[in-house]
Formats: sequence, C-alpha cells, structure tokens
Amino acid sequence: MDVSDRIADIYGARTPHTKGTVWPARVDQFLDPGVDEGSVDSWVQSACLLCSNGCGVDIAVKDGRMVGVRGRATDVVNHGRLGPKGLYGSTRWANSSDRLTRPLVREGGRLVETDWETAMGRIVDRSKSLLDAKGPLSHGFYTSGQLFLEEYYALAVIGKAGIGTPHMDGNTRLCTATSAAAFKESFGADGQPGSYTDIEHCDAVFLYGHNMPETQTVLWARILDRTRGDDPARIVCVDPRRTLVAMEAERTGGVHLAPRVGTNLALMNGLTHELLVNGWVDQDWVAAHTLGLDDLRSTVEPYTPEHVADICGVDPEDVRRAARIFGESEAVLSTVLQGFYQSHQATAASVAVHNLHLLRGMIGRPGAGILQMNGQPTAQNNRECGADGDLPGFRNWDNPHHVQQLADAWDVDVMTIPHWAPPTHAMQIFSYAETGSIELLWISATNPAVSMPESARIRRILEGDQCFVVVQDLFLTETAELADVVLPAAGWGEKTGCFTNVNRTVHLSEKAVDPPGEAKSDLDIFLMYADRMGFTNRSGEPLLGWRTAEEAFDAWAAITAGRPVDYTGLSYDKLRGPTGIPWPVNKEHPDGTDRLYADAVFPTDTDYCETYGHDLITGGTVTEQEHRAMRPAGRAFLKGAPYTPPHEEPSDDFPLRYTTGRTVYQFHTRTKTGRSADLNRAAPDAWVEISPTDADARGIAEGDWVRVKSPRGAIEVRARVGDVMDGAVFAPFHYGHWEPAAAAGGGHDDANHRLANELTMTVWDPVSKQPTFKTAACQVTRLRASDGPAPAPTTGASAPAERDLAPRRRPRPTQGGGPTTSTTLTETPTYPLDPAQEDS
Ligand SMILES: Nc1nc2c(c(=O)[nH]1)N[C@H]1C(S)=C(S)[C@@H](COP(=O)(O)OP(=O)(O)OC[C@H]3O[C@@H](n4cnc5c(=O)[nH]c(N)nc54)[C@H](O)[C@@H]3O)O[C@H]1N2
Ligand SMILES: Nc1nc2c(c(=O)[nH]1)N[C@H]1C(S)=C(S)[C@@H](COP(=O)(O)OP(=O)(O)OC[C@H]3O[C@@H](n4cnc5c(=O)[nH]c(N)nc54)[C@H](O)[C@@H]3O)O[C@H]1N2
Ligand code: SF4
Ligand SMILES: [Mo]
Repeated sequence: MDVSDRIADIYGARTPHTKGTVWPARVDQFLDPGVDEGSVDSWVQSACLLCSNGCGVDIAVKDGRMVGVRGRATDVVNHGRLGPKGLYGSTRWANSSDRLTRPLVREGGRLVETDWETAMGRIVDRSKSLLDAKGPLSHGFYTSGQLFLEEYYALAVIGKAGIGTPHMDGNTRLCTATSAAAFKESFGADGQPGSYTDIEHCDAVFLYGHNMPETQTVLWARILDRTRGDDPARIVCVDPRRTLVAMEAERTGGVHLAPRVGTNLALMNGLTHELLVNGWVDQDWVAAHTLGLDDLRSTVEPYTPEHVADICGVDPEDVRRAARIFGESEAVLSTVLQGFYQSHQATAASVAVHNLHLLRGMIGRPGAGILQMNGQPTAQNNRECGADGDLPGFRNWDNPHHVQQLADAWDVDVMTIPHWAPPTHAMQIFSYAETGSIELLWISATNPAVSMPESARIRRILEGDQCFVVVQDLFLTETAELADVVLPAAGWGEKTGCFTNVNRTVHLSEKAVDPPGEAKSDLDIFLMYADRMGFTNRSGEPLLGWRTAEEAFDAWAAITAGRPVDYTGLSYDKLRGPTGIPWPVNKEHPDGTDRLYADAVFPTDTDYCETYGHDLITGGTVTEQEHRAMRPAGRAFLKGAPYTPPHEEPSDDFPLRYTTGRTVYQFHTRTKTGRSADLNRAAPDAWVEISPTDADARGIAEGDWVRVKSPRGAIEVRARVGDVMDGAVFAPFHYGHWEPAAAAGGGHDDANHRLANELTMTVWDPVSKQPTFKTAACQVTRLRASDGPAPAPTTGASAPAERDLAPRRRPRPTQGGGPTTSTTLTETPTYPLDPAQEDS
C-alpha cells in the first residue's frame, strides 16, 4: 500500500503494462483527517461527479456524514483509481456551513428565508399567470450537465409536454453541444463510438484541444500506463500550450502541433489533405460505408502543409509527421475537447476528426476509437433525455413520427410538444430573457453569472426586472444572489439517481446521507412543481406519474426502446452490480456494448436519424427531402468545410489572442473544489499565462499584476510567465467573486476583477451553437510588481517557463494534499466487455 500526496503526485504511481493487456487495478482512497477505515459505518455505491470520466466510487459514511471515497476496483471505467478532484473534492462541500438549507425569496430587494410553500407558491403563481397571459413561450429553463438522468427526464417532460416550450437548454451548450452536433453530422445520431479499452489496443493517441492530464486525470493515468509500458502508444498533441500531453508527445516520438488559437480547421484540413495525397485511405471501406469523398477531397485540396503552416503558425514538417503517424498506424484513438468545441469553427473541426477515422476505416474495432469527449459528469444524460432542447431518446424534432412516438408514450396531444422549429439554444434563451420575451427563467445546477461569456451582460440580464429568475443550487452562488427565488437542492450522495459517462457507461449513485435542512432533491423539486401546476395527460392522470427516482428511470428506459440510446435492458438492480454498464443494453446486448459501429452500420437512415444535417459553414439545415435523396442507408457522412478566420482577430489595440480553460485542482466555478482546503490551496486565485517573449516585450515578470483587456471588459490578475505559445494568453475561468472565506462566514468580494468571462464574446458556432470561449483579442499591460509569484500551480500546463527567477518570484512546488492510500491489486478483476480479457 502506498501513501501519497495526490496534489503533488496527481496520477499516483505508474502501473505500466503491454499493449493488448488489461489495465491493472489499483484502489485509491481518501478519508477525512481523523477518520480511520475501521470507524467507517458504511460504504455506498456511486460514481464520481467531478468530470465526465465517471470513475466508479464508494462513498464512506460515518455518523450520517460523507467522510471520504474509495475507487471501485471492479468498475470498467477506472479499475479502482481516483484523481485529485475525486479524492479531495467529492464530499467536503457537503458538510460546508454555508449550504442552502431553506428556500429564499426576494423581499424589498433582499433575499430572505422562507418555507417551501411560499417559495414554490410564488413560482407557480407566476408560471400560471404567464401561461394564461402570454403562453408557453414566456417560460425558459436553463439546466446543467450535473443533475441525474431521472431529473433531466422529469424536466424534459415538464417543458415539452407540461408547458410546451422550446426554450430549454443546459450548460451543456457551453460544454459538449459540439460533441453531439459532430456525431449527428457524421453518423446521424449522438453516441460515443469509442471505448476506454481502446487505450489498451491503440498505436497512437491524438488529443485535439484536450488537456486530459488536468481534466480527466484518471483517463490520462490510463494512457500513461500505455506510454510507459512495452510497445508504447505514441502521442500527438494539438494545443497552443505546452501541456503534459505536449511533453508526452515529445517523449514518445509523437508531435506537438501548437496552432494559433482559432485555426483548428485549417490544421485538420491539412491532415486530411495529407491522408488523401499519400493514399492513406481504405478505399474499399470508404466506398462501402461513407458518402461525400469527392466533395471532401476538393474542399481540402488547397491545404498543403505549407499553406497550413502559414495560417496556423506550425512547422509544415510537423503536419507531415502527424499525418504520417495517423496514416501508418494500425489503430489510432482520437480524443477531442474544448480546444476544438469552444474554439472557432467548432463543429467543422470536430467533424474533421471523424473524417480522418472514416478515411482509414478506423472505427468500431479495438484501438480505433473516437472519443468526442464530454466534460461534465452527466452531460450525456442531458443530451439523451432532451433537457438540452432535443427530443428524448435521440429523436429528430424535424421527424413527425418521432414526435408522435413521444406524444403516444406521454399520452398528450402531439401539438403540445414543440417541434415547429429547432429548440432554442442557451445563448438565445438569455437573449429572450434580456428582451423580456422570456419572463420566467428557471436555472438549475449551473452558475451562469460566472460561466457564460461576456459576464457583465449576463449579470444585467439576471438582475433586471424584465425576467423572474429561479435558481436551484447547493449554495448561494454568484447567480443565486441575483435570483427572485432560490431553491435549496440536495447534491450528490444526498439523493439517488443514474448518470452516464463519456463512453456511454451508466452508473447508479445511491443516496448515502440526508441533505441538510430542508434541501430537496432536484427530482422532488421538479415533481413538486408539476403537481402544483396540475399537469395531466389526456386521460386526466398526472403527467409525471412517478414518485421515485427508480420509477422515473424505468419510464425513461421504456421510451428508449428501438433508439440508438437503448436502456431497456437496464434497471437499478442490474446497476447495483460490480461495474457501470455501457449502453445500448437490451436483449441482444444484455451486458452492454463496448463500442458502437462494429458492423459499420451508422444511424443515418432518413427515418431513423436524429438530424438531417447542416451546412458546416452557415449552419443552414438540410431538409428531409435532400437527406432522403442522398440515400444514406447506414453510411456515414464525410463532411468538410474551408477555414475562415475567427470573429475577432488581433489588432493594433488588442494584439494578443485570448483563450481560457481550466486547471487540474479547480472544478468550474469552484462551488465544490473551492470548499476543499487541499484543492483550493493549490490554485487559490486567478492568474493569466503569457509567453516569455510577450512578457519581456511588456516588462512583465513572473507574479506581476497585469491588466488584461478585450473590447468587452478587463481583469486584473497576476501573470504566470509560462509555456503558452507566443501571441496567446491563457486565463482559467474558475474565479468569480465568491471567496472560500465566505464558507467560514466571511463576505463575498463584490468586484469581478478576476473573472475570465468579462472578456469573452457573445458568439457561437453556427451548427452546435456552442459559445466561443477560446478566441478573442486582448491587450496585456503591466500594473505593478507583486510580492511573490502568480498563484498558479507548478504542475501541468500552468508550470512556469524555465528561466532564472529572483528567489522571491520563484513559485513553490504545488503540494500539500492530505494523505491518500493506493493499493495495487495482484489479481485483476474481470471486466466483461474488455477485449484484452477475451484474448487472455
Ligand atoms: N480539473 C478540472 N477538470 C475538469 C473540469 C474542470 O473545471 N476542472 N471541467 C470538466 C468539463 S465540464 C470540461 S468541458 C472538460 C474540459 O476539458 P479540456 O477541454 O481538456 O479543458 P480546457 O482547459 O477548457 O481546454 C483544453 C485546452 O484547449 C487549449 N486551447 C485553447 N484554445 C485552443 C484552440 O484554438 N485550439 C486548440 N487546439 N486548443 C486550444 C487550451 O490551451 C487547453 O489546454 O474538463 C472537465 N474536467
Ligand atoms: N471562459 C470560459 N468559460 C467557460 C468555459 C471555459 O472553458 N472558458 N467552460 C464552459 C464549460 S465546458 C462548462 S461545463 C461551464 C460550467 O459552468 P457552470 O455550470 O456554471 O459551473 P459549475 O460551477 O459546475 O456550476 C454548477 C452549479 O450547480 C451546483 N450543483 C452541483 N450539484 C448540484 C445538484 O445536484 N443540484 C443542484 N440544483 N445544483 C447543483 C453547484 O453548486 C454549482 O453552483 O462553464 C463554461 N464556461
Ligand atoms: S477523473 Fe474525473 S471522474 Fe475520475 S476521479 Fe477524477 S474528477 Fe472524478
Ligand atoms: Mo464542460
């Protein structure tokens, strides 16, 4: 058993192994100081809710409180491992003294405590009078990627069949809308083709705009165990920063491509060009299983490596080397995340990753995987259930038969279900709330005052009188402070429900402890609203007939029959087994499905698909007739688009490119990680990363206070002189005005001087409608010296550049996590769907 500080040692010790063998199991555990294993009362089955990886976990309970976590060795996702957020961040927020324990309502401008009767009464009164006076379009719902499946499904039924509004979306729009959109464009429906077991079988991993070492640490540990073992996989990194991915690319003989922020599509077109020119194409497979090769060929024709080098600022030889690795490997695993989804031409660039795989017939077999990643733990369920505006079960809003199936299942008039136009995306919902056409906006489990672009505008919308705002959260967040009604929610471990990770693996998370005070589960809150509103079906029965999470789950599973996202073979009982289970789970696949499209049949049939598709440049929709005329019949689409420059290019006034993202130790707006002393200490305050050349040109040294300004706003933070490419500036977006001291009774700092989204733009991708958090123009000026280095971690991509620093500016190595234990198992448990296990 090892004991280690998992703040300093993010991944724990290596367990290297050979290609094609099972990833060894190791059980990671953390218990609160003073709690020893013998005194734990019970361990309760769950999965980690702090990123899309969905690691299987047991929650330690003592005296009615959550006091720690232990990885589940038998779970296919993590084989027992947990990362720093999972270990130190899973439970500590729950016991924080500033939890919301009673509803709040606004009285005379102030939020005051009240009872549920009063708070829900206000919402229902407002809702009913708006429905009478203005109809369903007066209502908007903005939800999350962090609720449970059952909760999204309840909300979707309320929105679509109870009220009948198309104005429902999740923060998943900011997060993985492009993942879903890219799947739909290429394969006809959402659904992750790949499997984590592809890591054990691939020859190379391409990571596109994905800082996996900081954002899915356990998945990165799994990759490191391949790159450090026999017959290692090579790494190719596409990121303007020298992340740990970039370093591993250098170490494994792969390539680090650092494109100028916002130029991904040009690079992808270059890689596609090289595959075609060098004949790295599986002609027979492409002819049998795809459509669109000729158009793609002519689209990418101009993108020679030299042309790409001009646009992206990369070495043309590096483009050739990366393409060769893709072209000559037997099996490549690709992962894509926010450096693509939140950057310019998001959907087109993400679809281009599919094109590379399709050209080589690299899909549906071990090692040849695509992971269009998710970020949030339950983003997948939001997309499946339709709380993002889509129709539940990956149904096509533009296909009357699909809408009718739902009307039949819910026993409602088909005309109640909005399907006359595409669902309203989050950015548009906020515009409607801005102009007052949405007059009731209900926000659950998200903190848009910090996380949406152009935050000064978002604050104005939330605090204005034109819209009545309901916020449902664990804490009085920056958003909740601006609400008219605040509802206290129960969180993870305090309620039961399911969620599905990025590779379709469904976990059950059981209730471990009671929520504090009068806090209720989000499911109970939504059901309470539905009851009070008196939503009924055509037979006069309650529209949402279920009372428990399990009943909601069974109702959900029933409506997935015959759809790609088939849950019909799943039940709570089945999910109480040793491991999470990847959908589809049905009679043909009772143990779940490790990877999709093994038969190269894609859900593109006109009557079956989730969308007829879009023009990747304009977002214009393909009609049913046009789609039918192409006779896709199970073939995948190769779709290309030319590169166009980002919306806001550097200028004399704003000469640098501004991009934003994450650090390993904080999760989003820090409502959970900021309340874990171990994690918060490692990244306590905001900073901005700038390259040594750009810093020197402005007289900026490590730790100096700087002002970063864009046409929309400015922040004042300390500078980390780091390994970001010249011309680019990187800011973490975690820091709103909430301070952890507030948890101990301290006040909020009302200034927004460190909020990265003060600078970002209100623009979005034409197809996925995902806002562009990763490109804007900015200027950086030095304000004054500070008394020390920037408050940025020294681990990962935020590490300082190697240069001589005065002692007072030298960052101290990031460390100091409470002791965790790790036990490597000598006998590896059985993972039913792992192909390596079948071979051995
Ligand atoms: N520790 C931690 N882990 C998390 C989260 C968290 O908040 N903290 N959040 C979770 C969620 S919801 C999400 S969505 C994921 C996000 O996970 P990631 O996408 O891995 O994280 P980001 O830091 O947003 O962005 C990834 C990288 O994109 C690069 N990038 C910026 N602009 C461009 C560009 O134009 N082109 C390219 N190629 N790259 C660019 C950045 O340098 C950055 O390293 O993380 C999940 N995991
Ligand atoms: N500039 C910039 N902005 C970004 C990004 C970026 O890279 N750059 N990334 C974007 C991405 S990918 C994402 S995912 C978003 C994340 O942005 P947000 O969704 O705003 O971030 P969180 O802090 O996770 O907010 C979740 C909220 O839900 C609450 N909560 C947690 N569990 C529960 C529950 O069970 N019930 C209820 N009712 N509440 C709960 C938490 O307390 C918290 O307030 O930020 C986006 N914004
Ligand atoms: S990788 Fe993600 S799911 Fe796994 S422990 Fe870390 S935060 Fe939790
Ligand atoms: Mo996200």
